[in-house]
Amino acid sequence: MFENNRLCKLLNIKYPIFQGGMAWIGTAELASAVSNAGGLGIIGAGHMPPDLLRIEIQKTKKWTQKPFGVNIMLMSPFVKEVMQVVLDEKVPVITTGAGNPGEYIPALKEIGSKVIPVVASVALAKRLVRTGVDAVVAEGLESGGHIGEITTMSLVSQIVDAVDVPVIAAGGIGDARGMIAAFALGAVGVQMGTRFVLSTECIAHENYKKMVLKARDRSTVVTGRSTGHPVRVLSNRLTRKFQELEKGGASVAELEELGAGKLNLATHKGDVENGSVMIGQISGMLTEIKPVKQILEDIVSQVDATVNHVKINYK
Ligand code: TUI
Repeated sequence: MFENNRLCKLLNIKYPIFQGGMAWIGTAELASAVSNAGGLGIIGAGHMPPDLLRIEIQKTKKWTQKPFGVNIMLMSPFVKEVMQVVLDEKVPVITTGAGNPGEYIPALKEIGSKVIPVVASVALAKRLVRTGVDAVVAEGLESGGHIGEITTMSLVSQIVDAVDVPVIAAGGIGDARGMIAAFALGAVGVQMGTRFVLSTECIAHENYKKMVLKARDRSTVVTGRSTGHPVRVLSNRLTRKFQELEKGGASVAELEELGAGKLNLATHKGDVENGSVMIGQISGMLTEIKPVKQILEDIVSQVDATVNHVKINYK
């Protein structure tokens, strides 16, 4: 179905669908399942120490023969060491987030990795395309976790107009309708995180998945705007405490201290009231946990059926 798709050809994958590289839950289990099912599975390095990332990469290589990626979180204290690990391991695709990866691009290109930064602005997309990146993920503020300031609808079209590399749309996409909308905006593929949290293979604690299943359209909030690092999470006891501190004019150091270690508390220990439940706005639409293969096949078959029968209500 996607034989001529630019992204599928660039990466040698069956479906132009990336699994967002989520910290703590974008593990070898999830990444290998997505790659085996025809998408691009991505390990989320987050704040992971380099030795643990190496183990995760080696497990993924054992569990899939297909291309996979690693997402490098540029605010990680281990960013330099983690870059060295992906160079040593010759990871086929590198995505980056939460910063400008410019200085690392030549070394990654040198070993033949495809480099696909996640960007939240036209300016950064243009700057990175000049350094030779292979594609960009345009991520709107509907996404979970660390976000920018522009919606997917506004960002994707503007980045498509500004660059000549393939653009992958991210943020607020969770089904065939979202994927068709991304194509309509000029994207050649999509990246989804939230949809894959609700997969059988995702190792997130069952309390995390249950809370995501219960989410509605307005269940997420953005904390950390005052620190310069806004993060979209489900509203809970932690976010209320954070908002109180922010209102009271707390220092960046105090706010950062409250946030430290809170993602793992939710994803692994299942404390979804005092932990950070990062998730996108599309969680309100999702009602089922499904195997990764079924998630991918349901979406692509519905895209095919809808596009071929022109079920868009434009009249
Ligand atoms: O990176 C993400 N999303 C993330 S990373 C993450 S890990 C984390 N753990 C604990 C606390 C906070 C985060 C969770 N979610 N998405 C990609 C993304 N990058 N979204 C927005 C950006 C971005 C924002 C500003 C990229 C560049 C940028 O500015 C760089 C510049 O120099 O212009």
